[in-house]
Amino acid sequence: MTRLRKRWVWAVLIVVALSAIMAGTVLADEDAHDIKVILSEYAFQVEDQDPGASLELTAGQSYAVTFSNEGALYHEVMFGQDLMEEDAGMDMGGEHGDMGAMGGGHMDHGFATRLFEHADLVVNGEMAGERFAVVAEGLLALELHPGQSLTLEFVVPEAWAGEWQIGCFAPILGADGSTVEGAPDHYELGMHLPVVIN
Ligand SMILES: [Cu+2]
Repeated sequence: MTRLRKRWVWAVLIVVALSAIMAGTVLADEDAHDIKVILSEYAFQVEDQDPGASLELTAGQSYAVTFSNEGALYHEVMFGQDLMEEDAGMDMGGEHGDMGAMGGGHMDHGFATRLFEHADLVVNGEMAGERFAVVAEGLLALELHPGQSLTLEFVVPEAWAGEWQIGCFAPILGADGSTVEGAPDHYELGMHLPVVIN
């Protein structure tokens, strides 16, 4: 992950943290449809569906979608459509040495359009044995270490109808934990799944 991406993720986490202060009374919607999505190397799979089968959502319905990292590596979940240009930002670094400082030349990947850009979601999880719920405005990504789970609660507006994807853009890391220049990211290794909203 490049420094730019890291800054974004931190910005999102700070927003989530601020929202948490106001979210003390968030209650689960008992009518929400429960869906579980399992993350592993290198795939998303909707529980009780065939590998590669779409995550299907219907406008007007309320959902509680739990993402569980059952793999051995760190993974992330982004919702969106239209992949960002492979070379986006490539000319910004100036000399090659500057690009190195930006993360070994690893490209910023992700979706050009994000599903939750203007949405308020409730993120439920558990930390140090305590349940928590936070309101996340414009959620960028869920970050899940091995064994972690987070649940997103949201109502699907009509405006979301269309074909989307979930994807993981985590980089492949070398033995020393640094990003490997030119190595594919998890998305390129197949870690994405269609999301169909009707
Ligand atoms: Cu991944």
